[in-house]
Parts: sequence; structure tokens; C-alpha cells
Amino acid sequence: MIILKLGGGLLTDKEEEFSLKEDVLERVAGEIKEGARGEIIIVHGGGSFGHPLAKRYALQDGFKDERQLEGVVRTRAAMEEFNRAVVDALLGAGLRAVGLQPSACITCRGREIDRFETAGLEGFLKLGIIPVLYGDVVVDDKLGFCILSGDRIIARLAGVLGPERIILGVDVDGVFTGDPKRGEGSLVEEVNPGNLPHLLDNLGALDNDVTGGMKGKVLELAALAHEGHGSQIVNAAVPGRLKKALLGEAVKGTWIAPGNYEGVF
Ligand code: IP8
Repeated sequence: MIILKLGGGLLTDKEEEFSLKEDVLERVAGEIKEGARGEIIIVHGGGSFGHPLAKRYALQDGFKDERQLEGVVRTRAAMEEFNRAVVDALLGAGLRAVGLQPSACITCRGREIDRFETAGLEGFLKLGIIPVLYGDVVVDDKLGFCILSGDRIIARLAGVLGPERIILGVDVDGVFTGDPKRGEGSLVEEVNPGNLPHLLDNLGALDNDVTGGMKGKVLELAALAHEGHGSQIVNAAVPGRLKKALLGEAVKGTWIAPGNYEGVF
């Protein structure tokens, strides 16, 4: 089984609200069709459908006042629209896929996943149908609600389902020592317990990403690597790279190596 995360920045223009990169989505769906063998679960991020609204209504802080509820329902609606587009692209590429609403099967407690009903998801997998989940606004028993990132969903799914591989398709070559979009820093081919502390000092969270940008992603993946699950970050904006990664071929990117990360973060 492969767990594939598609970054929101890969599929949408993060500078402009609700802007789908339709050409990228279509190509990515085609590469999944050509590269995926066996069971696959897809989780996509919030991109410009989720993050600007979540930020505007301060949803990452949890329930503080009534006005945020407008933001909760609007963000949920926007994420459903985004998920519909992703699933439609997969169907268009000839794959069998269903969208699954995370907020209907997951609740959190202090932003950590508390309950996750995976029976439906596992049933679809057994039927040979690809479940497609996404970062979402979910009920939180402590905070009222919270923003649950797609990265946290894949971390939990990896623990429960034990996939052979975890791939994150993003719009940069991997983890950099600076901001690659400004041409800063160099590519880190492997993240391990030895270099993570120094890397974290350098990785700034992107302003418009309520779940912490690349830094949040690396932290989430390091926690997963601590449990023994390595993962691979690849640039799916480069045509052909995601397909190669899915086929298990060597590609440029960052490998988050399994290891003992205790005390590192
Ligand atoms: O882009 C965030 O998911 P992520 C989801 O995977 C929302 O961090 C609704 C902002």
C-alpha cells in the first residue's frame, strides 16, 4: 500500500483564493493512473481553498467566539469543493476514487487525532477503490474545533495501516536549508536525527499556511519516522517525477529516514 499526500500548494495557487491549478491536477491524476500499483490512499492539503479562510477566521485557535462558526462552515464547504475537483480529476484519468470527509470520521483532542473510524476507508481499499481524504476542520473535544492537516492524517493512517511507502508530492524539490522559492538554500537529500535540529532552526513557517508550512510537515514526518515509517518528499510539479516515485524508481527529493528522534524536537 502507498499513502500519497498531494500538497495544497501543488494543486492550487496559494496567492489567490479558490484557484485550482487544473492543468497540474489533470497531469498529476494521469501520473497516478500510470504509476500506482496496488492499494493507494490519497490525502490532499488545504491550499488556497482551506488556508486563507482558516486564517481569516482564526480557526487554528479553536472556538473563541460565535463569528468563527461562519468560518468553520465556509472552510468545510470550500474543502468539499476542492476534494470534488481532485476526485473528478482522478475519475477523469480512469481511476476509481471516492472522496471521504475527514470531519465525518475523525475527532481531535487538543489538535491530536483522538478517534478515527477507518472501517469505511479500509472497506473501499479492499474493493480496489482509492479513498481521497484531505486536511479539514474537525470537532475537537478540548478546543471545540481545530484545523487538522493532511500530514497529521497520513501520520495516523501510516500507524494504523502500515503502508509500504509514504510519498508527499509538493511543488518544490524537497526540504531546503532556506526558502527554495526565493532561490535560497540547498536541497537536503536526507533528514535524520542528526541534522533535524539544525534544519528546524532554518525552516520558517510560510505566512499563509495555518498548519506550519514545510516546518510543520517535517515535524509531522519526523514523528512518523520515529515510529519506523520513512517517507519521501518529491516535486510533483515536475512532469514525470511523481509517476517515477510511485513506480519505486529513484528520484530527486528528500528522504525522511526512520530512526530515533527522541529528544530531537
Ligand atoms: O494543507 C489544512 O491541511 P494541510 C486544511 O494539509 C485546512 O495542512 C482546512 C486549512
